[in-house]
Amino acid sequence: MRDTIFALSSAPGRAGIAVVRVSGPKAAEIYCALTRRTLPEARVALLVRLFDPVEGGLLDEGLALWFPGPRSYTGEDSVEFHLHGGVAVVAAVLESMGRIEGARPAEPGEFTRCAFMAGKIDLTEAEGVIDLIDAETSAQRRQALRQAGGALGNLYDRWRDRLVVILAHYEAVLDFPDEDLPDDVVARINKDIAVLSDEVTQHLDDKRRGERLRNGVRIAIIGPPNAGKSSLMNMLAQRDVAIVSETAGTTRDVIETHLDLGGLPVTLVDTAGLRETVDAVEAEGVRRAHLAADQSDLKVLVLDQRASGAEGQMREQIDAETIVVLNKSDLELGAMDVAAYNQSPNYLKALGRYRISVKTGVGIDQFIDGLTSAVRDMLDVTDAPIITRARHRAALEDVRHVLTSSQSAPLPELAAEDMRLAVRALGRITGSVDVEDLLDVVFRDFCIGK
Ligand SMILES: Nc1nc2c(ncn2[C@@H]2O[C@H](COP(=O)(O)OP(=O)(O)O)[C@@H](O)[C@H]2O)c(=O)[nH]1
Ligand SMILES: [Mg+2]
Repeated sequence: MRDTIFALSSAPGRAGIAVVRVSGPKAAEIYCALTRRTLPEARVALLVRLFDPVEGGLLDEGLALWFPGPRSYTGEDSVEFHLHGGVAVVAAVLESMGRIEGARPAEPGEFTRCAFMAGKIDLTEAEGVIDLIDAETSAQRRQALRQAGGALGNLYDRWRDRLVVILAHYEAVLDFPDEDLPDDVVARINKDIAVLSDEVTQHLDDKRRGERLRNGVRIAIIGPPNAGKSSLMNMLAQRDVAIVSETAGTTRDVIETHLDLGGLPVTLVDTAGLRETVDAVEAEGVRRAHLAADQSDLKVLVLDQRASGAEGQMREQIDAETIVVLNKSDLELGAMDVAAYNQSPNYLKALGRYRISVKTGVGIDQFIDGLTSAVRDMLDVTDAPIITRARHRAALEDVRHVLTSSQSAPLPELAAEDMRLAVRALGRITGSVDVEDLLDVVFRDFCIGK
């Protein structure tokens, strides 16, 4: 008999209410043993008292719900107890459940894994569930909710179904070469494959928006020492993440903080000021700053408005994904500074759209608006199903590759084999083939109780 699993499904620690879930063939027995009642009406909350099944002591009073399979989250018989959210209460109830023969604590993600095994959800939907649990911003939540609802899996299933039909036609041609099949069958098959291949290519050509939304857009704050990078970081984070000092070269390590920028997930990265230095530690900081800039999706180049045009290292950093900010606008520009600014290269004047003062707050709102819309453009949050994991991308690259090679296959048998490979690659994304080795990859990120 399958194990019956149980776990605390709400967050651990002290809380108003704790939800403990049970799933498996012994769920009904656990319900009856702990509540000393017979099974209630399905899916109706009942106020019950819970007792230890062996020692008989009162454990807690709370709500109990009975979800007979297959109409449950896991597809199996399930029970939910809503307890008082105390650490001792939860521990006592879990301990009592463990005394029932055949029941054991659940592994991380095991409830959702059961749901997958029972055919209630596919792998992309399971991934949507974990993304929903991890979502920290509204845009992440919407994307996860769509995926958990099957939008992505449905797209891949439709492609898979189309390929299976194409493959069936193709095999008919192979199996009955002498039959009177319409001459244009092969041409039509090739056209169908080309159309499908185009759709896959377009889907892949997404600038990794879904993955970026899932992981957060990385924004590196870079620039010369003392320009106010750490000050800007702290202001955006609304707390003192990085040390601010008038001593140039203070920031040596890369400092990260997560931010909700108008509903969009962002990871801000503060870096060491870029300059030539003989100090070995600072030089390592500069190396890491360059690395952080390379690995970021967006760069914010902070310059002191009084400094003359940024040349050399600074100029190299400016690309289409760079927002240039001139800071310290509260300070008077000296005559020398004005002359220097006027002589600074045009690219700098053009890009330096934001003149701000972190100190007085002048220009900050416009800058934050600009940054937010740059991030939004980058994510281009849409309602279309979108790739959210490297796993999906790798499988789709395989699909595109074998579809292309099927069209130039030297033998019809090889073309058919390519199409079969494409069907399998699509099936791998949703979990309809090659399942076993995939399961651990998908479910290991889950928490216990889900
Ligand atoms: N006057 C003025 N000083 C600023 C402004 N922003 C930062 N500073 C000062 O400039 C110095 C360097 O700032 P910091 O954030 O450590 O620069 P970083 O080296 O680029 O990280 C500190 O003394 C800050 O207080 C500003 O807008 N106006
Ligand atoms: Mg700094």
